Amino acid sequence: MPDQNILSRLNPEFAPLFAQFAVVPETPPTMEETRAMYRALQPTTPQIAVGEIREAEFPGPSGPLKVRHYIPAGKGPFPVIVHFHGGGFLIGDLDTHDAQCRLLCREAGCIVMAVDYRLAPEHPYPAAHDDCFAALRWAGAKATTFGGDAGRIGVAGDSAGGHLAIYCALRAKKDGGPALKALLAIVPGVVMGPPLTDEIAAGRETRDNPLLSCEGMDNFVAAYFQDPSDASDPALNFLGADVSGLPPSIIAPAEIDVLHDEGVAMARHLESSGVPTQLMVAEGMVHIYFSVTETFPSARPFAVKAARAMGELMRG
Ligand code: D8F
Repeated sequence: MPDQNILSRLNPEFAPLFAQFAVVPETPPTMEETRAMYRALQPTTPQIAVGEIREAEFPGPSGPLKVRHYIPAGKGPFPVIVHFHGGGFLIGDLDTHDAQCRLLCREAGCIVMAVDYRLAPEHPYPAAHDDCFAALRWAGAKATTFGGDAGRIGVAGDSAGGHLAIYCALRAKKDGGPALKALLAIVPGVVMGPPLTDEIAAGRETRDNPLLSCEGMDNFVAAYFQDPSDASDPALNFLGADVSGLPPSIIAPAEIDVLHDEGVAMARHLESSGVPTQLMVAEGMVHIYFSVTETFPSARPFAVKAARAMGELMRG
């Protein structure tokens, strides 16, 4: 049961969206329809200006993949934030996160390299994980070719992308770099289960809501982690991992989100392992707050604050 005291803290700007998502359609949407719906949350014309946007390709583990470079106005070279979009490993693309990447580029003053990694169910685990790490490696090796500073690489992402960002930071530490200046994990999925611990399951229940329900979470995760042994891959046990030596980190959970508690737990784990950590809980906000700042102005200050803090870490 969702906890009414938590739901009562919802910023009123999101109440109509909650009401809209609470209506369950008679026939479930197709994957293409779900992907289109996610795109439809974005404004038709971009609102946030950046210096320049360039499309490029890099050699992914199973063929070329698209990236988009968001480059600040002014004179580089700029630090490079490699960015992984959210959407539960199934939906989301470079367009659903255009506003998020523009905001991050502008407020952090960094190049944002958004990665068009492969999606499930067409491409199950570990496709997205491997694509994202390959993208990070490529960014480290090629930064100067797109105006970046190869000595200042960071990772960021929201939701499943926040999960991928944490994963890449851990893998970069273990597996030969690149060295990272900073990590920004927005509403990250930290615990992939099954199984979930009782504590995580109960905590998710209290924040169950129409935008991202516990059941929705489980369905997305099951569609990506298709082999039952996937979920017990030790590489995914972030809360049990040795995270010492990870770069300074910003964890930005939303208050009204089933992933709130695991975000907070991740921040505590980083902190107790000696990683300089900033926990920034977005009060009254929902799972998608960082990608809808143009249509829901109440989300802007939270996103701007986290993006500026990320810029500070990247330049520090
Ligand atoms: C729906 C987004 C927005 C659904 C209207 C979605 C997930 C988020 C699923 C994770 C995160 C899984 N995860 O659901 O994005 O495992 O981090």
